[in-house]
Amino acid sequence: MAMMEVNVPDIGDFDEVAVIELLVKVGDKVRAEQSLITVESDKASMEIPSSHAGVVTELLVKLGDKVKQGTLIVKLDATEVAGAAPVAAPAAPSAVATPAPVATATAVPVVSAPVAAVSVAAASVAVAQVTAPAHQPTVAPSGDLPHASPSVRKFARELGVPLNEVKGSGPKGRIGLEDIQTFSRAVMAGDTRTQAQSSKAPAGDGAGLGLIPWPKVDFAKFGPIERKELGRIQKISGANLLRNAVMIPAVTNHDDADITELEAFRVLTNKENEKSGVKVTMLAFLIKACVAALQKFPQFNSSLDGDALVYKQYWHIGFAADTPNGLMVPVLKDADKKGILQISAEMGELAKKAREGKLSPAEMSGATFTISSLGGIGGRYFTPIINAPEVAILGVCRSNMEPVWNGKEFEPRLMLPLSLTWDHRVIDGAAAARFNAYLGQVLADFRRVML
Ligand code: CAO
Repeated sequence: MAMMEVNVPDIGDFDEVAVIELLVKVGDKVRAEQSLITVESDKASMEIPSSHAGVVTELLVKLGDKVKQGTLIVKLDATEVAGAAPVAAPAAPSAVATPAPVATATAVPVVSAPVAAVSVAAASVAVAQVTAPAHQPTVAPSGDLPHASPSVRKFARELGVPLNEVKGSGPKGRIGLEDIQTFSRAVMAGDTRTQAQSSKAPAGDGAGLGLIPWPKVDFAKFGPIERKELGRIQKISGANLLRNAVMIPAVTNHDDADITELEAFRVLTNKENEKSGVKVTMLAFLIKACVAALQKFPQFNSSLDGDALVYKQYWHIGFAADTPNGLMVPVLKDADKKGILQISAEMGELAKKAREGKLSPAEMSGATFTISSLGGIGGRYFTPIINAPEVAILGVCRSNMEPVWNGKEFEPRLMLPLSLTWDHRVIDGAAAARFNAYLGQVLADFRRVML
C-alpha cells in the first residue's frame, strides 16, 4: 500500500481557516487536483484540492474544524490508482472575478495540496445552508468548459444556471459569482438574451418564466437620489432568498396562540433568575414548543432529496437575527436536549456573535427548522421565506392583549400571532393547520409535551 498524506498548503495571509465543506469521504477515489474540502476565512472561501490521486483511507478533518498550513487533511492509498503521481507543480490558483485575499499558492510542498480557487465566501450567508452533500466533487474547467472556479460552478448548480450560457465579466471571460446572479436575475425577468447572448430561452416560450423585463426607470428624473451598493451578505443572501422563493411552492398559515399563562411564567422566571444574567424571552419557549411540534409532525423536520424525504433525528433550530450586516441565521443545536435557561443563554451568545459578525460557519449550519421572530419589534403576521433545504419556517410577531370569547364572556388574553410557511411538495394544508394548532396548545400549556 502506497500511503500518501495531503496537507493544507500555504494559504497566504491566514493563520487559521474553518472547514465549511467536506467534498470527499473515506473510500472515495480522488483524482489529483480534485477538491477535498472547502475552507473559509472571514473574507473568502477556497477549495483545497488533492496533490495526488488515490483512495481516501482516512479523513482527518470535520466540519467546523480550524485548519492551517500543514494540517493533515486526508490519507490516500495511491497503490491502485493509475497516474497516482503527485502533481509536479502546484496548480496556479484560478483567477477570480472578485478581489480575493489569497492570490497565489506559493511554494507548495509536494505532499501538500495547492489552493485551487478562491471565491467570495458564499457559505457565510444569512439564509444559506453552509453544509454541502457529503460527496459533491467539483470539476476543474477543461476543454470547452466555461472558465469558472469550482465554487462558482457549485453556486451555478445550486441555482440551476447553465454555465455555458453565462457571459463571464472577469479576465479572459472568467465567470464570477456576480455573473451567475446577474444571469439568474435576467432569467427571472424573462430576458436571458441580454446575458447569455443566446436566443435559447426567449421570453414566453416557457423556458424562462416568460415574464416581462424588469422596469428600467431613471429615478433621477423624478428627484434627487443616492445609489449605494448592496453589502456582501445582502448580495449572497438575496440570491438564496430568490431561489427559495421561486423554487418552493410555499403556503403560509396564520394562527394565534394564547400565551397568557406562559408570559406570566416567563416574567416570574426572569425575576427568579435575575442574578444569573440570562434573560428569558418568548423565543426560547417557542424553540422548545417547536421541537415538540416537530417531533409530533416529523415531516416538518425533513428535507426533500430527489424523490425521497430525509427525516432528521436531530432538532437544530435556526433563528433569524437582525444584524448591522444584514440577516443572519445562527443555529441552536440539539434544542430537544436543552432546557429554557440553557437555550436562552446560548441564544443570547449566538445573537451577540451574529451582531458582531463573529459567527462561524458551523454555528450557521445544520438547521432543521427556522424561526423568524419579529416579536421584539412589532407587526401582526408576515410570510417568511423557507430556508432551503428545510421545508418549513415559523414567523412570529408581537403578542397583543385581545378580547377572547370564553363561552360566556370576552376575556382579556395575551395572543401571539404565528405564521407558518411550508413547502407544499412535502406538507399539505391540513398538516400545517394541525402543526399550528398543536404549537398553540403547547404554548398555552407546556404540560402537553409530557403527554
Ligand atoms: N411579543 C411581545 N414581546 C416580545 C416578543 C413577542 N413575541 N418577543 C420578544 N419580545 C420582547 C422581549 O421580551 C424583549 O422585551 P424587554 O426588552 O422588555 O425585555 C424585547 O421584545 C426585545 O426582545 P429581543 O428581540 O431582544 O429578544 P428575542 O429573544 O425575542 O429575539 C433575536 C432575539 C436575535 C431573534 C432578535 O433580536 C432579532 O434579531 N429579531 C429580528 C429577526 C428578524 O429580522 N426577522 C425577520 C427575518 S425576515 O427578514
